[in-house]
Amino acid sequence: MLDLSQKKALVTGIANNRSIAWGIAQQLHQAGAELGVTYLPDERGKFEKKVRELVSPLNPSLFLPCNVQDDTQIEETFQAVAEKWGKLDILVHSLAFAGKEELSGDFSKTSREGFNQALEISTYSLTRLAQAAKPLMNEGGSIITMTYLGGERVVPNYNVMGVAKAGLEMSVRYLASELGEQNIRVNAISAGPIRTLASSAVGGILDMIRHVEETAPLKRTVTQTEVGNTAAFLCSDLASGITGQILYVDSGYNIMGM
Ligand code: NAD
Ligand code: 0WE
Repeated sequence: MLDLSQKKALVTGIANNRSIAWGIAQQLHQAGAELGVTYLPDERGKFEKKVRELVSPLNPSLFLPCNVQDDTQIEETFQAVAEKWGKLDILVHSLAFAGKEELSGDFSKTSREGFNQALEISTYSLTRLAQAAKPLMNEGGSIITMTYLGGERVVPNYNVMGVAKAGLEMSVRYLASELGEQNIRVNAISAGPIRTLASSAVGGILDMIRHVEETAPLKRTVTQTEVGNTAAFLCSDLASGITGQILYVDSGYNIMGM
């Protein structure tokens, strides 16, 4: 049975009730995990209040600001985890960012700043968070991240995010190789397109969703709950033999050639 009781899980990337991380947090909670939640702080604290209200039914034991571009915030986050739990079993990395101007038009026009920002936030952050989590995962652990098919095939306009996801998927393999001897498993879920804050800001997302509904074997898109259930499985002892993998939760879209 899928049982995450006794497990302590830190979840990043919840922005609102459409976030994939929100679907994951709900399913981890339902399976019995104790949650810590991080949010991206902003000057006015608007985000903090919204995310705090959203997650309150899940009774998180920790609620912490963590901008992955800030080493101090990362250190303070894991210091708080160490003090509260003395260990960590599950780390959910569900964040990405590229400047809007980089996500349309010619890929060759990608700016140096735009490239560095996208890869710092979307790619390096997984390795940086794994680095901080490693000493807390003495009893083994599970790290999961979110990727997209645009990291291995060309999806129009995904552009620099595709390069970021390719790097993220390779980071999963290098981390899995290193952390395996400590019984820490590292995997990615490659989700099909879902309407979220990040994806809704993308021009043409509705056309892409319609294309998936016509083409994918299941003739529909996937939900945050389906991604959340897969995340709960990967974080559970049921997946004890799985590491370094990219698991597709995309209604089967990736197998199609036409
Ligand atoms: P979302 O906007 O709900 O989540 C993105 C999160 O990234 C937000 O919570 C935001 O606060 C966080 N974030 C951005 N910059 C940050 C920073 N500097 N520090 C800390 N957090 C930061 O959108 P989502 O679609 O749920 O995205 C979550 C993950 O899923 C991303 O990795 C995305 O690439 C991936 N993904 C999304 C889809 C989709 O169609 N929505 C498909 C496949 C994969
Ligand atoms: O990974 C993603 C979304 C990533 C994303 C989205 C935004 C929009 C708002 C990262 N940064 C930003 N920055 C913003 O300012 N997805 C898999 C969803 C997505 O994004 C696309 C897609 C799909 C699918 C962008 C272009 C083409 C397809």
